[in-house]
Amino acid sequence: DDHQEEAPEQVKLFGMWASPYVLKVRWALSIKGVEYEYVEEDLRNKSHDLLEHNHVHKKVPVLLYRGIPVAESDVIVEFVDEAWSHRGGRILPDDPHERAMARFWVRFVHDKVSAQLWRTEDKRLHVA
Ligand SMILES: N[C@@H](CCC(=O)N[C@@H](CS)C(=O)NCC(=O)O)C(=O)O
Repeated sequence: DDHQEEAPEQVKLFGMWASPYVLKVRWALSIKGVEYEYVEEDLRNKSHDLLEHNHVHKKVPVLLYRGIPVAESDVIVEFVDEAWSHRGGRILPDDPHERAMARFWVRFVHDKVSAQLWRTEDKRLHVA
């Protein structure tokens, strides 16, 4: 399966400008030089497409690749690294132990830092 010569319209990202999770995915796509269509979401009035493609969490980012949605920023970043493995820079290190350490710190930032910055209550987005 050749992911190298993907037409730009095959890749779509649902995001929101202020989201650090979305930014992380945009960095990953940029490291790989992947062209994509960006769709800005209003999180107080989510699009039908977003709700359909991420009906479990209903959050951005969601990457749509060949019509198949991938959600959760960590999962998307690793997917991008693997789907375009021979293109651009490597995102995660090759060594299994180094990969584990990289994932450890990603999780640490999510759990300890982001949780304090981003909160959603009553379907409203709060920025502390
Ligand atoms: N664990 C998710 C977190 C994504 C997330 O929290 N997205 C926020 C924007 S920063 C969102 O879509 N909030 C809308 C909501 O919770 O209704 C990831 O890593 O992708």
